[in-house]
Amino acid sequence: ILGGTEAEEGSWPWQVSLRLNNAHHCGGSLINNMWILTAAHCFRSNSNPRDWIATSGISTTFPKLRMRVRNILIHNNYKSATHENDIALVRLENSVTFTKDIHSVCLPAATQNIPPGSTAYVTGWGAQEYAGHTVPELRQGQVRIISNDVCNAPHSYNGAILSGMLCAGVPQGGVDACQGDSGGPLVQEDSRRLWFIVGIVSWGDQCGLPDKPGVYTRVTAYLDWIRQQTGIEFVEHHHHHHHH
Ligand code: 4AZ
Repeated sequence: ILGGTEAEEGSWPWQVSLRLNNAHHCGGSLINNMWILTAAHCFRSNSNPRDWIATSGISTTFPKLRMRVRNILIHNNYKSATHENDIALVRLENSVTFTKDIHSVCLPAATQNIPPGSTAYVTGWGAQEYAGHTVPELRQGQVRIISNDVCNAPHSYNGAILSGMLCAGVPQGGVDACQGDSGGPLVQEDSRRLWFIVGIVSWGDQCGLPDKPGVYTRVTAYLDWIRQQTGIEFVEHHHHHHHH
């Protein structure tokens, strides 16, 4: 994260570090006690579940929890050239016992409003500058949602932002996800103070440049895919009430 601040333990309880041969490689988010949502491009070099673990807790040096990986499901139509469908799911070997500091993030409804200009947070152990090193303590950056039309302007991404993508940043640059934040969450809080994952760190032209915001996988575009892969039934809480 470029231009962010250090996170406190328990602030982002769904955030995990996905570790390849025990080195931090990507971020991810717990969406329930068995599944982590992350980016497909995290597995370009290695998709063997035996070589991966996930850890929870703000410190990657002294994690609060280590999780074994049972399976890695990469979107069939992930295209590295265009970054399309940059989404993957990690199934854990054992279900996680949630605590106040380790639990899942909400998935948004397909219809969830994500207004341009609204505040979002991106978190991770990624570099604090382009071509920098990953960091041992989790960091957070506050950004704003940018419309796909604005993000597709000629001086910005010039049409490369497809409907399954979402841009977020700050107008002059300086706050952004960066290398090593990939796969991690872009979240928003609703009026009920519930946190939703609206994006997955996917790509961008370097980090924090003006008019080159972070590009995220748009989670609302992949709810059917997530449902198909996991069998999770996501029923919105406010629709959960019994009708008498
Ligand atoms: C990367 O290389 C990467 N500024 C991740 C995020 C962004 C750029 C690059 C967004 O993993």
